[in-house]
Amino acid sequence: MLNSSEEPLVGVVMGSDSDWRVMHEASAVLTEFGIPHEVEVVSAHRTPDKLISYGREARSRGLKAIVAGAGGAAHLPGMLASLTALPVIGVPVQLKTLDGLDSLLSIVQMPAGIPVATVSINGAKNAGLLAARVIGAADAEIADRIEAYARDLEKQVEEKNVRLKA
Ligand code: RP5
Repeated sequence: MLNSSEEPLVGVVMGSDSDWRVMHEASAVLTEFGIPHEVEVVSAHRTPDKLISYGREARSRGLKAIVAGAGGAAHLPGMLASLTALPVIGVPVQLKTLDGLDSLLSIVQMPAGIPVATVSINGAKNAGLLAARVIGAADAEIADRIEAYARDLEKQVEEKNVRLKA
């Protein structure tokens, strides 16, 4: 599924459509920054052949980064990182059991040599922002938008301070 008519630069993938309740935040941030991206369910366990072809073809298809979210035995981000040279940003999705700690540990404890940049449990928004920064490293317009976003956050905090003291 493509979210834009332009060729996607970021792949937002998840182990199940049930992860979308969290992962939509990554997609929303990328849309906000005007970064074309695709959204796809790729399951390490239920669709292993698709996982392998997605990882192997991601770079040649023009993607620059992958945001991968999964819960429980969350092998998707790590397996993708083993199949592609692209940066993979992992999002531990919290399920009903174990408070998401299982997802976090499954993603963060990668063996040396195969890195996954892991964000917090349900941290899909930061994953989208991190992917935007990857794109911004080679695209000044996107980098400018990221700086403007940071300035806006700063402004919001100061406005809250003013209200607090009023
Ligand atoms: C994982 O299993 C998925 O990433 C999801 O978080 C979890 C549960 O999947 P469903 O049973 O909701 O499809 O692979």
